[in-house]
Amino acid sequence: MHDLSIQDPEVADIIRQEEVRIENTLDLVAAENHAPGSILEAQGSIFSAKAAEGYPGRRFHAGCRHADKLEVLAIHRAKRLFGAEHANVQPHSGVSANLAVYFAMLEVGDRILAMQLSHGGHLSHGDPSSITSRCFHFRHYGVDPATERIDYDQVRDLAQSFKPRMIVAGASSYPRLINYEKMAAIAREVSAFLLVDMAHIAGLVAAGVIPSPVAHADFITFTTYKTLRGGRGGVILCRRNHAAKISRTIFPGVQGTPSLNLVAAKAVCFHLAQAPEFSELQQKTLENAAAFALEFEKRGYRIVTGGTDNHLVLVDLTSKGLTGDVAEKVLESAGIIVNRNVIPGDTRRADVTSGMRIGSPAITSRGMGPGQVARIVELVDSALVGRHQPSVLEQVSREVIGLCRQFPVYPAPS
Ligand code: DSN
Repeated sequence: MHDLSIQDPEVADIIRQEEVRIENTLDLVAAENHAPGSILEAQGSIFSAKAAEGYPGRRFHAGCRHADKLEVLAIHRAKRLFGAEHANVQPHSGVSANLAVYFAMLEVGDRILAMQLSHGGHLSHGDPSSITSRCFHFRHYGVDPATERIDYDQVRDLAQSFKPRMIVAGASSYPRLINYEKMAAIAREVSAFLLVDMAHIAGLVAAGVIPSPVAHADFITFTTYKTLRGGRGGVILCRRNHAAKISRTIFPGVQGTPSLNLVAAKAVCFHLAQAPEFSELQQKTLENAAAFALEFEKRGYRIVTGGTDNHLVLVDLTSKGLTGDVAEKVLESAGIIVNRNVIPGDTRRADVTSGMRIGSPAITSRGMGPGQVARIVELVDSALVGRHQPSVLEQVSREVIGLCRQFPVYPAPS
């Protein structure tokens, strides 16, 4: 192996700086996590260079016997972990996985009913800025303004009037459980396929700490790097009868050669996720998210839906006279990484927002618990309240670094 620091010291140095940033900041981005070193090793492995268009035993390149073994193993592990009939482990991302499901099962122009982005959905669920909305005719359901939870009556009414061919359940900033049984019943009533995009919650589902959509959905898409803690990449699960269409749409439909290094990391991720330690981690992820909601509430922040059932908390900053963009910037300057987020009914633009999204996966992976969550919220509050006082921000930064050092992401070998 060549040494990066000799061949390209500039890039090596940027990587080193990022390692230092990761160690010395608190990552509260709900869509992120700290992947174990074994995942990073698999992602950086020799498989990153292999061309392997096609599927195991049916490749368009020679030299694939190890690639085949690897992909078969990843598929087997994915099916076993989630109890699915079929798994495609080639999607490069969650968006590729969603595109493949839409294009496999629908004709261009077909109707899809999905959750509104501003109520918690995802760009690839037909947001006007996404290519998905140029290819398919989307309509969106939202949350009940009073409860801020999905209004299943509205979903049913829209499904019956709009007659979609597919219904998408799943979100990127919805802190509550989704009733898959209800969504599946609505889909059946209008003869639509049900796609569940469980990107954010796949780790919680794999660990069995929240309900699984597998028995209810025709298709499930997810990414491996959020709660699942497995590094970049996407996966599709489906019933056996849809397998051939999904395979053809991923390759050659929307992708070329799979990223086999990511397939290797997915295989490792599925292996690690079936261990009892992983279930414990996911249980703690839930407990820490609940602690975040409680601690923010104690300090007078309004929590969207009044709490959380998963790994994320959506904090309404309005009553504090703050916007999401300001909070995000102030907190980053003190070493606390969050993302601004619209809240249901938000009147502010996506680059401003009235809320911030807080996720518990990464701090839980580095070993923190409810005691540290209480301290983090105290630090967040101090930074936001004292945002115009450099001495306050300096003090918070020092305390953040102190806390991070007690819980290293990648402890130095002893
Ligand atoms: N889906 C994006 C998010 O939730 O932040 C990232 O993948």
